[in-house]
Amino acid sequence: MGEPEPNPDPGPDLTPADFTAGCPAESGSEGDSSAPRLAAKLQHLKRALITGITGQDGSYLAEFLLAKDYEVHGIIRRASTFNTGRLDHIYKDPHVHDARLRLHYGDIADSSCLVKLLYQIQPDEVYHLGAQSHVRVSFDIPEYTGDVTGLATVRILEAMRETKLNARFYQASSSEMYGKVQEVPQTEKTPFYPRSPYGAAKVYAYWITVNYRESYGMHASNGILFNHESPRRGETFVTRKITRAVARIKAGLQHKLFLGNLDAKRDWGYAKEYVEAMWLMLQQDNPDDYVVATGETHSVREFLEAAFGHVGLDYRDHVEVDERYFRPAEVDLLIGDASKARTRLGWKPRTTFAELARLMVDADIEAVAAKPGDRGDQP
Ligand code: NAP
Ligand code: G4F
Repeated sequence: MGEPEPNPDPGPDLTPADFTAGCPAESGSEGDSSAPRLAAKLQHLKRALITGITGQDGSYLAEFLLAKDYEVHGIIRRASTFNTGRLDHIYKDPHVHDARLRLHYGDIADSSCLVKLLYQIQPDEVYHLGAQSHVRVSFDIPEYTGDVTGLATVRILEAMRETKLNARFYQASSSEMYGKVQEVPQTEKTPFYPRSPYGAAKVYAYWITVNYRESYGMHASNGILFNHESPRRGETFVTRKITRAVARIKAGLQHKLFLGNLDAKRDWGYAKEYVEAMWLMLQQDNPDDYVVATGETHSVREFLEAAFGHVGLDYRDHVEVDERYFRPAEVDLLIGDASKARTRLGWKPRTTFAELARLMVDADIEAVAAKPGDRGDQP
């Protein structure tokens, strides 16, 4: 059974001065002076750089690598509000002598800052997770998605070449690339047929990763991850939208939940387990591409049954379909065959579909109980 979301002491408040300046370098800032000091002090540790560290996977991967004694660096976007909520529990003030998590301002749309950060940090492993990752949103902002989800990969690979960095590289590829599936189940050999600007951008990122591996001998691997969820999943992805609504309906804070296509089927796993597969790929002697999946598929409707059923509710009393959430082109069915990851990496999923739905509902119930006055709109 998967464990519930941790709720530890959030530690010291994060302030902008805590983050090093990636782009542009701010002379005299904490960043300029602390990075070399850190390098000297912690040079015996393996060093990882994560783009997208503030996201669902980035936060789990940072935890995982810290537990393996890595020094972990993450790129975060400048924003007018803090976007580090998923990291607060593992963040320590950089003045603390053993702080091994370092955050740097930067943007994967800006190659000059990527070059500066890679040069400054000199990581052994680069995990590229940053992306505009919402499929429905990619239809509204296709060009931006192409830039941030597709081209950012070549920006990082080029920055690695330019800085002559001999680091290993992980590309967060996606089952969304299979789109209108050409084979069931999908393997590393199944042809891609993307059905969204997001999927098309990920196909570019996948192939440019393969191309840099073959052209320049880089240790660059693609993890083709099928949908993976958790209590840290963004609130507008379907599983989290459902579990959050279940908690709010149970607490009497809302009555209805509006969704799109309930018949779409996905291979849903637990995100916390999937980040280990990313790490395992970079520990192999040779780079390669791997499917990471559970091998089971379930419809959105089945997730509704599991999530509402967990608290004794019938989803049919609460769910309505709103065509606003339909996509111009849908991916009807995804189911992955992760045999290669199992045999070569020794990776396999542990949390079942029903356990995943339950642990997400339980975490959202806890979150609602912790904030009883919050009557904010559903996403
Ligand atoms: P997520 O929660 O949406 O996180 C995306 C991350 O990218 C966030 O940290 C976000 O920062 C960052 N980001 C977006 N634009 C950026 C920019 N211009 N510069 C710097 N950072 C930027 O996604 P996730 O679920 O953790 O997924 C991680 C990666 O795996 C993504 O590439 C996704 O496409 C891919 N993937 C996900 C799944 C899945 O089921 N979760 C499956 C296959 C592949 P903010 O916090 O500031 O927004
Ligand atoms: O939760 P979703 O938005 O995830 P989707 O589109 O499968 O994409 C996720 O998984 C990909 C891996 O295959 C990642 F690469 C990607 O970054 C992202 O993490 O939607 C899942 C299904 C879709 O078929 C969608 O049409 O749920 C259906 N759905 C039905 N009602 C809905 C809704 N999706 C959302 N987001 N919101 C709804 O109201």
